[in-house]
Amino acid sequence: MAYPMQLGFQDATSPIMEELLHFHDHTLMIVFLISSLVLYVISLMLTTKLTHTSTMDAQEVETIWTILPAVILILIALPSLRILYMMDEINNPSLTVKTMGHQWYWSYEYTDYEDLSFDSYMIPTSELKPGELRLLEVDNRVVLPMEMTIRMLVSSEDVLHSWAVPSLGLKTDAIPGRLNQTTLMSTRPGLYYGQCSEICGSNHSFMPIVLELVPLNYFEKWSASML
Ligand SMILES: [Cu+2]
Repeated sequence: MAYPMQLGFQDATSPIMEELLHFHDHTLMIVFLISSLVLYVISLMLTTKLTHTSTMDAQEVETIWTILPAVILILIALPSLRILYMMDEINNPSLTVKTMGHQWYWSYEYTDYEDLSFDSYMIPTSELKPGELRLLEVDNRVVLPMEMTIRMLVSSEDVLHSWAVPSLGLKTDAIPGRLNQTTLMSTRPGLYYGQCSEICGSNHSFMPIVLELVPLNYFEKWSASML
């Protein structure tokens, strides 16, 4: 999860989020280079005496400053498209979980099991135990096996919501009457926090998402205890 005074993203938990972090750093590097060049040129313009005011055209430099930005844009667009298509890929998922957004909580259904579904409400601040996180803790966590491809189906019962977990690089709109799909894969066990990311009403800030990624045998024990 995020920590106080954090700069940048949360640590990556999935391969997709690692790709996104690399892409972010790559793009930011280009932004820094362009900004430095522009600052340098501005400082030159302000400090240099322009002695060649009769110069009417400069074909060579115009060719360069037209083509160079186009090349830079391609260098950003290609890796961006690569990640976009990677995120769309459904890699033969071993488990499917459906989540529905409600005003204001999430409900989860493990559709591979006959009767495994629950609602996930935020724990109010007054009922928090020491060490628990305010506005992030829920009564029923989503327990999932780690290192396995999981298909998330996301929809909504009432208004627009958005199911988001930053450290997994996930953000999927929950739209009434429409079933959206994403895949999720965690490379390590742990607790991953997210929040609804669509302004959905007065309690929008109070419908957090908590994923508990555990080894497969723990997941099996949990699912057996839930049935
Ligand atoms: Cu919402």
